[in-house]
Amino acid sequence: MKTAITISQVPIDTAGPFVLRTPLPTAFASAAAFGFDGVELFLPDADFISSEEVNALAAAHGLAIAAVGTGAGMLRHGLSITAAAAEKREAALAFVLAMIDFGGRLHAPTILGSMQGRCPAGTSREAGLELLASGLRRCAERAARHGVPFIYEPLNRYETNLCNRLTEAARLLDHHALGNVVLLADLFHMNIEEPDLPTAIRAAGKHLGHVHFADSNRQAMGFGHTDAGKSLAALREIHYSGFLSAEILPLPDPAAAARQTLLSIRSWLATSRRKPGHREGLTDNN
Ligand code: LER
Ligand code: MN
Repeated sequence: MKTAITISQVPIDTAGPFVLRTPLPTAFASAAAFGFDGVELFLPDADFISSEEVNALAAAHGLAIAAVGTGAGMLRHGLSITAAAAEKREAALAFVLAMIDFGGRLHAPTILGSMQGRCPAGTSREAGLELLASGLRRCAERAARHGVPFIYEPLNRYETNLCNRLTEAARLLDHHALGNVVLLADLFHMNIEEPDLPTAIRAAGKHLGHVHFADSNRQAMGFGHTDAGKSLAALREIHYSGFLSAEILPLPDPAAAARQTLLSIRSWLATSRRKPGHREGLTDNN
């Protein structure tokens, strides 16, 4: 497992769960100074900055690009890939596909979170899921051209009525034979929707490709009431080797949130018993 921290460059996003909001050169420098392995980028659109500039920043600071978010398409333009009108769905897909191409040039997967939208009023959930699946298929095919997976994120009931739980999302992938799509376990959403976090993580198993590492109140892990150790142990059990990305509120301030995230992971590493011969990406230096 590797660690990542979120960076937002979307000016109208003032209350979102993003830790670093300074211009990219300083945000990358901060992420590296805290000791993260990578950064997750939340950008206004795919043309905000060139992939060459981002790759140069990543190389200069020894950071990976863990993932690229697409939520700005919803936040700034109200776009969703399950909108009732076909032209709105196409506009949403164009936004996400451009972000996939941008992320691909960074060797990073792109996330579909809030841009999945909601099942349109007067439409059955089945029809909404069909729209979601057909959008996911096009995104996954585009991501495959870049040799990266596409990430789908179930959200809590206040943000979508499509998939709220990991098992529902896994069923959607299986039912539509959606290859090259992995699931994002956002522990904040899961705290609202899943009866038990470690059980849900184990059940998602092979589908899991990204984690938003947040406590129950969406603050840094350890500032809420999640039992982080049990979820981390479940992730280790399923041999999860992706990122634990801090998509959290910058509270009480960005530095404290960043440090607490790493502290929670390091304390677990220090106390958890490793199985003999177990290979773990995260070292005690992380
Ligand atoms: C995006 O990753 C997410 O978790 C949503 O709640 C949008 O904020
Ligand atoms: Mn999330």
